[in-house]
Amino acid sequence: METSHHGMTLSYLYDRRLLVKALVVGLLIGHACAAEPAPPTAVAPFAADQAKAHQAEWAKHLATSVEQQNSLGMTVVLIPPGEFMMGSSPDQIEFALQWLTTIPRIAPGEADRLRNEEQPQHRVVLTRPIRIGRTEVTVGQFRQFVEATNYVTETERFGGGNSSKAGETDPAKRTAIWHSPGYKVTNQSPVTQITWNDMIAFCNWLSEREHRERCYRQSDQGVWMRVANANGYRLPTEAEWEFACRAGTTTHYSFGDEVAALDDYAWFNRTAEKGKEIGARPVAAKRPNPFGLFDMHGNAWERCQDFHDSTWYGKSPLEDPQGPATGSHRIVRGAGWHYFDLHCRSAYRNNYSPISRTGNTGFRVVCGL
Ligand SMILES: [Ca+2]
Repeated sequence: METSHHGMTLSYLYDRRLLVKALVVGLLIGHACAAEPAPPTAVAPFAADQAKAHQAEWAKHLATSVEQQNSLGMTVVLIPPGEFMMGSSPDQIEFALQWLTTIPRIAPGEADRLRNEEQPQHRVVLTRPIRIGRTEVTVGQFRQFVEATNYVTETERFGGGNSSKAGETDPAKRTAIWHSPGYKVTNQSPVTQITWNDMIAFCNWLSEREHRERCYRQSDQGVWMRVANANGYRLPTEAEWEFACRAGTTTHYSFGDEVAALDDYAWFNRTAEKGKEIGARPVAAKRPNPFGLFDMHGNAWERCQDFHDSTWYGKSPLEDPQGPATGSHRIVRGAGWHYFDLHCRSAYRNNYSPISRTGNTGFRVVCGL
């Protein structure tokens, strides 16, 4: 924009003060109209202080703050656009296979899972800034949803938790629901014992509450479909989750490769099954990752948007991958409180049926800026 004194009357120009004022205003307008170049995207690897610098630069560029509180009192954290290598390198897979031999209870097919799921390691570009929950969604936050809507979870309608049946008949499972998952919880515990659809219902409710666009609509067959580019609440894509978890690191965990240090960052079987107390713990009690996110490793598994396909990494697109178009199971990440250190790795993938619900599976939301 050009602002000059050409259009002004001469009488104005006789007044020096007005002339100075006009020039200052012109400079200010010119400054505001010049497109501020976007900060660099966060291309991994980057160090912890650089992760924070990327967040701060993008917050400044977008005239917002890195952390914001939403209407539920949930803190959502800005994650900058970026690039990273998703999955594990061949050396990391070899290391994990050796590691697996030290674990006493090895699930059948676990070695194949490590070999197949995390390879090939591939570059991913995330083109947009997002916000992601600083913690897993809590019992207290889910309680606000239930109280506002009288929502009855699928778990309750299906006959109870710790199950993947739509018609669970075991009476012992009937009481395993979101506020009594089978261990002691507080409002700060991650909500568990809910299905994928229950999480989607929560996300759509929260979007409406905050006058954001809903991220999911139901198809004619009653299946929840993602609405592209809606700025409301949703589950993270698997790629968004891993980028947010790694926060610039290329190591097993977001703090490095030292397995013993996981005790400081995660509730998993070594830290969460001590003594008589079992179960997920109140969120944000351990150390955060470089982006300021808590419990990305451990506590509750975190459901993602994507369907599961063990060959997906060989065909995933470079930019903003959304996962396979169809599938029977959906991805979960980060491992739950009774899993092993191996499962808490940033690259580890697991998948559950959308209707399964357990006391160690929860979620974390993403929303637009
Ligand atoms: Ca978690």
